[in-house]
Amino acid sequence: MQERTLAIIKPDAVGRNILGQIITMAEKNELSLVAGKVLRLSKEEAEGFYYVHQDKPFFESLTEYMSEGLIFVMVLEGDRSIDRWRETMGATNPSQAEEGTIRSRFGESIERNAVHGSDSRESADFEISYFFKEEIDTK
Ligand code: IDP
Ligand code: MG
Repeated sequence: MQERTLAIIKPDAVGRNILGQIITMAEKNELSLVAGKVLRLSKEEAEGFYYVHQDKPFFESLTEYMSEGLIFVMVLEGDRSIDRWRETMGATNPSQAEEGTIRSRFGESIERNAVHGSDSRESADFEISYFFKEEIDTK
């Protein structure tokens, strides 16, 4: 089933100029870019995006990291795109990520793990609307 997911290339990855390689990995997995932009989050915007983690011990550090530099936010579309983008990223902790995944190749630590992907339809809807205010029309 065709669906959309929100993906982010995080500050560590944008800073190392591997944006293109990561987008290529999405495209090779038949995930199509239907919207995207470079931006820099304020600390407050990072906190709003990651509100589900507000009680986690890593929340402060995570939101500092996510607001330290430029990110690339994109909407990917494809069959089962939510799960398939998460498979393409690999496990949260790069040391446990399967070989060939983005996090295995490019992640630096459990926190600085290069990419984000929505984890459900509900989170995808919230996260897409967090960054893309207008209806995204690809028809
Ligand atoms: P996910 O990005 O694979 O969905 P989540 O559990 O939703 O992982 O965590 C959100 C982000 O918070 C992770 O991608 C990572 O950057 C950071 N994070 C998760 N767990 C830890 C941790 O134990 N220590 C530090 N940072 C973490
Ligand atoms: Mg998550």
